[in-house]
Amino acid sequence: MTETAAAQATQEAASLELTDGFHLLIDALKLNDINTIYNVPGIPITDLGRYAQAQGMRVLSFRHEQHAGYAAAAAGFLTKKPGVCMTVSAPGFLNGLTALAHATTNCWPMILISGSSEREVVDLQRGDYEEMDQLAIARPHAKAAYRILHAKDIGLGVARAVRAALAGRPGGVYLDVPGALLGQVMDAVEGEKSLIKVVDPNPASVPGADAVARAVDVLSAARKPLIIIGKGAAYAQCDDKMRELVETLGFPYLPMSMAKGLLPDTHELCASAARSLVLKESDCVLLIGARLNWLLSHGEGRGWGEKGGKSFVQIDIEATEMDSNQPIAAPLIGDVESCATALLDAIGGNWKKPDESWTGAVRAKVVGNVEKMAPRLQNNNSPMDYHSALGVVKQAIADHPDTILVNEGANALDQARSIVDIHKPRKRLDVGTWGIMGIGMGSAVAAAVETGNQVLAVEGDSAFGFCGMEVETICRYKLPVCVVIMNNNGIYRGDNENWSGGEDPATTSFVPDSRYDMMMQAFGGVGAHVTNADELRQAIAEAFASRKPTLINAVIDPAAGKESGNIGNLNPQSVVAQARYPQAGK
Ligand code: ADP
Ligand code: TZD
Ligand code: MG
Repeated sequence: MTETAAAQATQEAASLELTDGFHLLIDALKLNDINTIYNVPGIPITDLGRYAQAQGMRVLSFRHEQHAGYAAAAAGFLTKKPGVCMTVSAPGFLNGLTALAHATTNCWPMILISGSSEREVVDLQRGDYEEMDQLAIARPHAKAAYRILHAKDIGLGVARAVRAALAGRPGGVYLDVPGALLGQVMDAVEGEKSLIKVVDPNPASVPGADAVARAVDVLSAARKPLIIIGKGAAYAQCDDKMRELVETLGFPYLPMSMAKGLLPDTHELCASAARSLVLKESDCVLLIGARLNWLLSHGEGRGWGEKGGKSFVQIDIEATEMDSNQPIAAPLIGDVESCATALLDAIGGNWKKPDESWTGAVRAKVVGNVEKMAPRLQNNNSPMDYHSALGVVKQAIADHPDTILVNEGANALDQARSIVDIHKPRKRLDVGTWGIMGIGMGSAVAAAVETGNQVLAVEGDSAFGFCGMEVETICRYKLPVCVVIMNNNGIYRGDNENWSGGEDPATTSFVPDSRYDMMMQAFGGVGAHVTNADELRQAIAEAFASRKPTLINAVIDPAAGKESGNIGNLNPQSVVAQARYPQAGK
């Protein structure tokens, strides 16, 4: 053996007895069944990503941290395990922070691991490379935030993060990893002993018998009951139990956007197409994993009927959610599965379903409205309107119900949500509680990676602009993602004018007739440009058959959309502005 070879052998033997921060972090994640990381590399985490990949983890690199973060958030919702996003210090961290806040707002488990600069330098504000007190900044946007300073604490830090993300109401957790930590070396055996596999991170939370009895009393007194199912119920992954509960009670139900498909939207109790009727007329509402926030007009006004005319029963894991907007007559605090099981056990075999006069009236309204809508979904006009394009999407999803529909925009979102039926649980990802634009491509990547299913992303042209560069990521990983851009040349509409009469385009307009399909072609994917429903149908069929990354530029009439889609009422109004700009709202 030469001298150099001998020295190398000694070094290798020593490295087997030692471990470091990099490896402990990877081992701690893997020990807790976390095998995928969504990241953007750079100092100090470049090698962490490489080593994780070398150790068999799936490490997907994005072009911008926000989309890596949205991917992690969506992964958390789809899998009921924390999705992990990894970013570099300061600017990378801040880019990922929106996604962490989004995960927390949506009650999805996610962990943002961010590299950070040298503590001693940062804390004295000596001007380090990418200096920032990230822990302090992350804390208000996260369910919990931790920093690990010593290699021997990595197991503890990861365990804290996993449990905080999952336990009770799920949320986003921040884990600060200073660069120096990754290079710290310690004894390998001691290191392994320091790791923690979290036991029962998501424990069942069973409601008390008195609370269950109270809920049964309120529900059985109802004459016109309604169930509202939210994404908390979809997240809970107790799909058979949910179906059993709804069918046993025999109440009409409204699925919130991401709870669509938990029971198929074509189910005879689904009241989506009779939304106005059931919100107004119902006398009792059972909320299951759905908050009475702005998305439900806080449970009053806007179509909710007479104030005080309803009693509410609410199932939620978070006790403080109760009475946040309306008095809750019967709170059921617990996880959806335990609460549904307890309710079913309590009512046993003797449940009287609501009178046919109620369910029949709801059903008749649904059938009538679906029939009324049908012809609008079948026109082959050029350019398309939202109905003709989404009629095609509706059929494509009906024919391929395992497809995950990602959806964002204003009209592109609101119209798709009401037109496109979802048939299976957790097959719809959208803008969530904040109505955030730009979740599309990150969600599409996560959906494809976590499930292997075909993804169809229906995107407003503005919404797509927030995340469009990630089509390169989709092409790089050869993901089965088909993006349809509803291209109406702008935000809400493409026909707005500049009210000064000047040269600049209106604030809501984009370059007319843009060819987004060429962006996908630039990275080796398939691009298609379609102007009517027949062409769109053909292009989607080809994308599904080939499973190749595809972007379809669907030309939509610039005048087809409404200002702010269905939530124009949220725009502030002023009599002064109305007097100055008579064209406003025209
Ligand atoms: P949506 O937007 O679909 O109406 P929200 O995000 O407003 O849904 O509400 C989801 C609710 O579900 C949150 O209040 C959250 O605490 C709750 N939740 C999340 N997971 C569970 C679970 N496993 N069991 C019960 N409630 C849950
Ligand atoms: N920025 C972020 C992050 N989220 C937002 N929701 C907005 C800005 C404001 N916004 C909306 O609420 S919808 C929308 C914006 C910019 C775009 C709507 O245009 P679109 O869809 O092209 O995506 P339609 O089909 O033209 O309505
Ligand atoms: Mg648009």
